[in-house]
Amino acid sequence: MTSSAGPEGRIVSIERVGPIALVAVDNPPVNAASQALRQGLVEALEQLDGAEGVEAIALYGKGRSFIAGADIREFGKPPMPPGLPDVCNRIEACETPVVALLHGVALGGGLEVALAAHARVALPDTTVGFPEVTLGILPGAGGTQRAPRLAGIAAALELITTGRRIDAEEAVRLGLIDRLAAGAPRDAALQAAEDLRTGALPRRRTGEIAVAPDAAAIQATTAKLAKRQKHLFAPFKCVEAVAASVQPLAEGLATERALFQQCLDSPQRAGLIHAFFAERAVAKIPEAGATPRQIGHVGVIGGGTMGSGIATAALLAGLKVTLNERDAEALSRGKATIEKNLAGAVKRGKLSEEKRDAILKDALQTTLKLEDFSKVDLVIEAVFEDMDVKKEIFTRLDAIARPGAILASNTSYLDIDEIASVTSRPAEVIGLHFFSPAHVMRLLEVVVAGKTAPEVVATGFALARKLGKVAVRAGVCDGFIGNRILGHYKKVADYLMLDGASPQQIDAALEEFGFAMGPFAVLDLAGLDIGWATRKRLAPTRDPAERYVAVADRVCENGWFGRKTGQGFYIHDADGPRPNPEVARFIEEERAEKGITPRAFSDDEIVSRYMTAMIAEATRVLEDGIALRPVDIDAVFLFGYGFPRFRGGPMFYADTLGPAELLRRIEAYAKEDPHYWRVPALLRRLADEGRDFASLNKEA
Ligand code: 3H9
Repeated sequence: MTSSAGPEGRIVSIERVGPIALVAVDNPPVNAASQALRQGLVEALEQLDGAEGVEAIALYGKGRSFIAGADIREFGKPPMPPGLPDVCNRIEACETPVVALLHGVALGGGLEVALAAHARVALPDTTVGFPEVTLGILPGAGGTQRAPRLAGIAAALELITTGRRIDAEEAVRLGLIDRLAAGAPRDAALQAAEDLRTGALPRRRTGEIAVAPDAAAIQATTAKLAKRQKHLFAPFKCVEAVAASVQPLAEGLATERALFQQCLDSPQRAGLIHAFFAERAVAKIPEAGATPRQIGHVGVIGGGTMGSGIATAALLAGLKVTLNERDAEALSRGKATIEKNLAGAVKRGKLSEEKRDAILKDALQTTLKLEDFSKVDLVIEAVFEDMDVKKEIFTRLDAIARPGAILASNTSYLDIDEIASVTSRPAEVIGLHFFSPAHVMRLLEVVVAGKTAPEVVATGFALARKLGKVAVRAGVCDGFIGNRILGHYKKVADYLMLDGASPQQIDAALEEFGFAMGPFAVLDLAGLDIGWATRKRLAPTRDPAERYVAVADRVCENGWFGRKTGQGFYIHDADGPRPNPEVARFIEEERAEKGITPRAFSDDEIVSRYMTAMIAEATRVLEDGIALRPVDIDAVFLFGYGFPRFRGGPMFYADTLGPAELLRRIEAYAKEDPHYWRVPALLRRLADEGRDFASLNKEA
């Protein structure tokens, strides 16, 4: 065996077996196509192509996968040759036939390497796809040119503009893979090369295949994107690149290269790649070294929307669930919600009917008795937000649950230390704050109380991973990370409304910024009654120096709770949502009462005030140690609050403005309302030191 080593060691190695040369890539953990891997591949091909006695070459991956794509860490840095397009072109140009044997994942650049080979064979466990668009780029190593040559323009467009990952069988159906094989990757690679050599596996250069034009598919995709993803840059560039595949390969590749560079230079690329790494960075917590406890059976208390959603998430992840409610009626409502959720998963193709039936038969139990929780590994309490009720439940649970069982609360703002204090096991009490609908939303705030044990925290993170969720570590305070920040910045929307902007202008400005819905549209969707109840409860403790806007209260006093009652800030009827004229009247009356002369706000000013308020409170959350790092706040908003992913999260966005600019804005706004607009000490320090929030990620 000889090796063609990159600077990091034997990332690419060659094994000769008779007339076959096996080229293995080995770059743990995911075989990303780093500079060393690219160079190793080119050197291996230089050595083997046309070499005496070499009649076929097979490329395969060691470890879990073939190649997970380009090394994402390299984007935004100076290019390091050879580029992946050079590698792919070199593979395709080989005189000696080359086959790619795929297993695990072959994503992005990994799939492009395979498409440049003269044939492709995959093990059945293989997943392929072009996730580039989710990173704000496009397949830039020939994928936009070679995929249409193998699968046609329509299929290539769908895969490349959505980033959808497909299994090996579908890839064979589409023509991206020639056939499936069995066995260990090395052995299957050897067999594939042998078949290529003897002609049992046909050989062809993908670049030589002509592409049939498909103007209808291009038009339909563009129209769909314009409707659903108008804020995004890369999907449109993907379409342009695929459209160029009707040209000869060299021309199409040149177009692809130019469009790829445009994407690389776009701020959206930076935001989306930050989001990719944010999802992974949040797992790096002080407790990461602790051994998580095994969780096989979860008890859920409360069968409302939240409890049923949590139960659904656990069932979908293969866990056993026992659901508890106070009375038979509530229990059967909870069970019905779970059944509805599972039916939705079947409809979306996420669950087979057989699996659903098995879950309902074997994995889900319901009970009216908390005593039935004596054997569960973890209990998640999801009853309504009342400290006394929660304390009573935790006192009882503490007596019932087996030693070592973890007791969690799904509270969205109550003090976990106080809840833990009624138990004999505060080290085993934790907050697991899910977001509604809990079987869909990816965020899980893992709220660590003063005495929570490291392995209990680690268990929360392991559970999140099992549930396919993104766990973020939060400290104890009212609202933890997300709801505390939300509680602060949503006031700004009210102030803007009273001072002159209409709810629909505010919604439209923030939707234009990238939020899926503006704050008033969200209120109508979620139900105005929820916030109203909280405001009434907190009224006695409200700070009299703080501005209070009563418009939403007046809307609620009329019994208008948003979509579910047909009107709220908007009227919801068969003609679609439109502004509620009564709301305009309430606003005018409150202005008159408070002596406010309305003024015009530009959309930019609306966004500026809203985002500055969000960032200011987020900075205080950091100061207070509630979030470990700025990136944790980004993940909370990206995965739990519909923050536009292409903007990377509030703290990443904050750095695009810079601490000095944010400081200037807060000081300017504070001239009108010094009570609300206060400069966080940390922001001033960053501005003084010329640093950004990202530097705090590195420090932590
Ligand atoms: C591309 O290919 C562009 C080309 O078209 C054109 C070029 C010209 N690079 O997710 P995990 C790290 S764009 C660098 O926890 P899993 C990851 O950060 C690329 N690093 O594991 C983590 O590091 P850490 C297209 C990468 O088993 C560690 O590996 N490809 C890359 O749950 C483990 O990752 C993609 O977009 C990478 N490409 O999932 C694929 N990938 O431990 C993106 C992963 O320090 N990757 N890392 O936190 C994935 O989808 C998943 O990581 C994968 C494994 C399914 C591979």
